[in-house]
Amino acid sequence: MTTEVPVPVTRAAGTARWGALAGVAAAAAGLGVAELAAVLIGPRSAPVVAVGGVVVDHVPAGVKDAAIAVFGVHDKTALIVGTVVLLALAAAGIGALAVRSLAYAVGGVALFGVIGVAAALTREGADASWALPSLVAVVAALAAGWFLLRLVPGPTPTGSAPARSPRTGSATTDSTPHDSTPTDSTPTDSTPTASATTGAATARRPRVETDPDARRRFLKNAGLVVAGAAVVGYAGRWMSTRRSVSAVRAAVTLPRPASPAPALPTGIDPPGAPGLSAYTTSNTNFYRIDTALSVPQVDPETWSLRIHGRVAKPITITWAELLQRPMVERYVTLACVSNEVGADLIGNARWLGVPVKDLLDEAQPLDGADQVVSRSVDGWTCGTPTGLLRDGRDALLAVGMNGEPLPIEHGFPVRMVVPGLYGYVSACKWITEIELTSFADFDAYWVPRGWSARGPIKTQSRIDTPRRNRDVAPGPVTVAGVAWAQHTGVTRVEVSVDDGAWSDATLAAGVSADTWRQWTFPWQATPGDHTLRVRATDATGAVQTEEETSVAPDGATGWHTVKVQVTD
Ligand SMILES: Nc1nc2c(c(=O)[nH]1)N[C@H]1C(S)=C(S)[C@@H](COP(=O)(O)O)O[C@H]1N2
Ligand SMILES: [Mo]
Repeated sequence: MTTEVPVPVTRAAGTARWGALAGVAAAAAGLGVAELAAVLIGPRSAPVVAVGGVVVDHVPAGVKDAAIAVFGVHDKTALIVGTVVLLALAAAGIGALAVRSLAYAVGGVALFGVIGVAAALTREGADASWALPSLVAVVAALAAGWFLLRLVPGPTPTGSAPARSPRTGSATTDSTPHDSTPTDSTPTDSTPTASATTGAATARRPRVETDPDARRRFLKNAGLVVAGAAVVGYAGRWMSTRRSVSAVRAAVTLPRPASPAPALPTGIDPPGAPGLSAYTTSNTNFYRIDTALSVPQVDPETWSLRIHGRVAKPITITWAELLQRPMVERYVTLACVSNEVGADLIGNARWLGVPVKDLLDEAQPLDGADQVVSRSVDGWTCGTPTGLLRDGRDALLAVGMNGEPLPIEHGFPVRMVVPGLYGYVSACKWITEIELTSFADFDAYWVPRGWSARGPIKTQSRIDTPRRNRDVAPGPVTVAGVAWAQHTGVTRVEVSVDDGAWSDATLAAGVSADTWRQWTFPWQATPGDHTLRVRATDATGAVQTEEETSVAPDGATGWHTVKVQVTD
């Protein structure tokens, strides 16, 4: 075998890593520039967010059932990071191939461009302009890729006249007979072909060495591309934040309620139970669950709500018109169907809004329209029984939360809140549409994903303090927590210690059947391991079931049990 034959092969093997680096840098350039373009079009048009959104909506039901049913904040970060890592790996692969032929680069970038454009264009509310960030990304990635691939350090065949580099020293010396791999090739790089060439060349040692200056030039430029992409990307993100509706929200003045919430009775938030949930959950502590990878930014001035479908009189209402209507203010405890026994996907807030019933009465639902489908600007839907929305409960189109305009991540400017129903069948955030239909005719977002079409909240109780596996000092301890049975009301909470008889806990003052009740239970803690258990009884006399069921398809049941160690 002559040195001439293996050189091109060795070149590909040795330069693949540089190509991979060029690929990753080019992908970074594309994503960075796309973020900037997304400032103009809207953050949901950015390729990573658009593709991530498609993934969220199409993950097979079983996968999400097994993890958490309803998308939380952590799932989102994981999804975005996962998407970026996969893209980086693909870009590295494409770059490694592109050192052989630019066609791979063009093909790879085009493929990802098509995926980005297709994802963006199929998102709810998208128009043709949503293709722009992905198209701009294609151009930037191709330009950066072409630029860097031309700088990929080429090999210098050094078999007959070794060019010794003082900087790489031993790398070019013929130190051992078996040191026959190209110097800038790691063991994983040596393909069977590469080993064959080097193995056969022991006598003549066709060494390949990259020019250190070329290497430095490449790394410097690749570094510049990545740094530039990061700067541009962050600038884009920052500008998108500046274009958020937070300033608009800050300028909103909410009307006074025609029917204010009841004043909180004394005895709410009982003293002496640190760790007990406050009766009112602050906006910052309120749990957040939704499928939105980028929080929808809805300007109230352009917002409107359309009530249509099977109604005698379709209605469209603007923000100004909504604010002119008589407002009601109520405490309502919102809960997520994915809340495990003892978990904290539940919160209680004071909501200000317009009764949904009044709007429905005006629209006049037709016979058989037993489902109200609420639709968010991002296309998410939930289905609520029409009858429940008109049965007199305080179902609200809410604009205020704890005395403030709705926080953006909690649905600004308008969301629905319905006492007694899990959020996934009632609490549509960023709502823009209400369609009267039937349960037979339409499945809302979570229904085809394995969740029940009807979602009344199940009676539950939770021990907030002492916490699981906490050390407790012997002596008097206040066991405390919350219990809920929305729209029915909790009338009794009982505690059992070490599987003993049930004893009544003390219920804190109640505000309405639509909110949780706090409870306390005095306990004389004795040294050793102990089990605390709680159960609630609702106003109909039904005792919370002991049977443990999982969150899917319609909410978890079972008694919350906490084990504690009492030690001196
Ligand atoms: N637009 C939209 N609204 C939504 C959701 C969503 O994914 N998108 N999730 C629902 C679910 S599952 C719950 S539990 C509540 C949570 O409301 P919060 O985030 O204000 O606590 O919002 C509901 N409203
Ligand atoms: Mo939820």
